Amino acid sequence: MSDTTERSGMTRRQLMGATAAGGAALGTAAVGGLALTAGSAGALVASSTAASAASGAATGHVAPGELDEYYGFWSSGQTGEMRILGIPSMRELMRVPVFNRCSATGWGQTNESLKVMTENMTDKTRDFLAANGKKVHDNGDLHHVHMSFTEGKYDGRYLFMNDKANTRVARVRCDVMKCDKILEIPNAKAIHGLRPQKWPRTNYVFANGEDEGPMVNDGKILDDPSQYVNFYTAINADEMTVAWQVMVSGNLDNTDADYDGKYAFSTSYNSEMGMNLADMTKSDRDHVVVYNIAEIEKGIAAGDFIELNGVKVIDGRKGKNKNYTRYIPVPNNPHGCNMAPDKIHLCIAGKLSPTVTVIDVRKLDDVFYKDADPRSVVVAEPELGLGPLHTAFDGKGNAYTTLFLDSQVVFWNIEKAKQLFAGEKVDPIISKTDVHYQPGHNSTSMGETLEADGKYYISMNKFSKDRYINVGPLKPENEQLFAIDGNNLTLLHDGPTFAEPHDSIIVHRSLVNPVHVWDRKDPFWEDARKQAEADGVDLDYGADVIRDGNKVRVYMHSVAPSYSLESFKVKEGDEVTVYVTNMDDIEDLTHGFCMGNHGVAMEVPPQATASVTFTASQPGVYWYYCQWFCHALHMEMRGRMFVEPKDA
Ligand code: CUK
Ligand code: CUA
Ligand code: CA
Repeated sequence: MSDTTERSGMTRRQLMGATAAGGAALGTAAVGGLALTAGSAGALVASSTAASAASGAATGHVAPGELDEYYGFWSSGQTGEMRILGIPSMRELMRVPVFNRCSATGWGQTNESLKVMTENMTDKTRDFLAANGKKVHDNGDLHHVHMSFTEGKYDGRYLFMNDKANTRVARVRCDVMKCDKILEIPNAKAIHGLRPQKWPRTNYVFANGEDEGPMVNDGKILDDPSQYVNFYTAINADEMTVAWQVMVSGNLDNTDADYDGKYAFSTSYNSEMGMNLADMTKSDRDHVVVYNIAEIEKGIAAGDFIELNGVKVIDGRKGKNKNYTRYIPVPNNPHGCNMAPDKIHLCIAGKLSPTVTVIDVRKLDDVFYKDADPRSVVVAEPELGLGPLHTAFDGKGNAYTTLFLDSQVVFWNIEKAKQLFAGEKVDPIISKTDVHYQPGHNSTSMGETLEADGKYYISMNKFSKDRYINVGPLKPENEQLFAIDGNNLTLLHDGPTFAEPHDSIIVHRSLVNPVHVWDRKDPFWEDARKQAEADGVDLDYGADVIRDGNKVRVYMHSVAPSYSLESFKVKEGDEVTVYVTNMDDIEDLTHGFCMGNHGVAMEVPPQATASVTFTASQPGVYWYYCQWFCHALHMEMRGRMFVEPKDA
């Protein structure tokens, strides 16, 4: 084990921990000897936070070398990747490329990642990309990351995320923190809201298509919005295939699911089916679409669907009077759609309206089966402030709603909001806290699960304005961490982020257990394994060059600080595939492979195989090298590719 110092038998971590604990003794003395949690065992507890520490709130201080209590899984918006942060330190730990391309890891370039990016692509997109000289899209717009659930709790298996830009849904395996599936969603346009089913487990991932379009988008219908529709998609989460879709009236923005496995919900800000801003905001009211999952499954089983591009599509448009969907009127242009961990209350943020509409999901049966007025499910609609976008929960009956226009978070009580709605004279607002500036999403620790613990609150702010030294016209965005502290939020951290702190979830670290090295049998490089077998090559310890017409397959392995091939020879015009297997099995010993002046580079983590294909079109000598620092002789970890001229 690389982490063990032989002399003491203690790990490096234990040694450092002992040092930190020594320092922490001073800190704890300052707050009256109170036993602090690991997350707050800082050597220095500032006097301003001492009071909150004494009242049991987290201080957010994580000393160097100490580990965080939570994982934060972050979407990155238009960057298209997923990020992993430690909470409460807010240290950025990792970037996981998903819809973007990555120079460091070779995502979008290795054969393994290209397979993930292309295998579930529609033919239409494949043709489009070919016409533009590309294999994959270069961009993505990743708004929402959510973990798989079992019985309303995070189960640590997968993370799911959307790509609004190119209508895709991706899955990241939590054991290796790599994307293993990307599914392009047919029919729908611009997958925006995304949520996994919470109960009984994540059998489905629900995804909203935001943009309106003709049912069959082949150019026959263009500027005729009366024929446009939108699609709600249920994805089989285990297979990453489309299970079914529902055609709806109005567009779809955000989505969530209940804790009973009965209903899922979408907000729609364009029930008007307007094609410009004025028309999208014309009505007094839009709606929340409620999907009745069991009825939809029954309808599919009974054959009440049309098949569109290989997908079973149920007609859930307004006025179809079947039990697939119902439309609940809410104030115009709603946005956030958040199910409270009390299993009862769904909170719909008003955006244009200063209200949050609270829906009691237990009342939905009456709407579906007794034809009750859809508005009868609304049990509160408190006025909270300007521009409410998203709501988070603490598991104690309270809600936290971002106010985009007010640059605040409003902390309010759901029960009191219901009392106010029933005519009692109560104020549901507990406090308002300024954030910097213009918050979009927020999240609370474990807040979207039955284990919401009400410890931390994150505000993901769209603007940083004057908060940091000027870096030019493009400013960073800003994210802030607060401790939930009695009736207040105490700011613990304030830090800039590159595009963009879109959404996040905060997951207790006990629920996430990634491995340190890959398993040689991992399916991720299944194709390489099969090819090596066909070529009679040992993929683990290869040092072979196989010629197959004008295709050349080069197999090498790496053990720090060298490759098993010091050089290899190909001919001008050959299509070359290089397979590199990292046979080091020490944690954190990643090698790379970069072919100079060929635009080729990839990460080869311990016990993994990675491969890349290119055409050697230019005769000459080219050096390949390891681009992940691995050893004192890392610079020397290199070799030559000889490209012989064609007619030599
Ligand atoms: S949506 Cu951006 S602030 Cu894409 Cu989650 Cu609400
Ligand atoms: Cu191997 Cu650097
Ligand atoms: Ca509207």
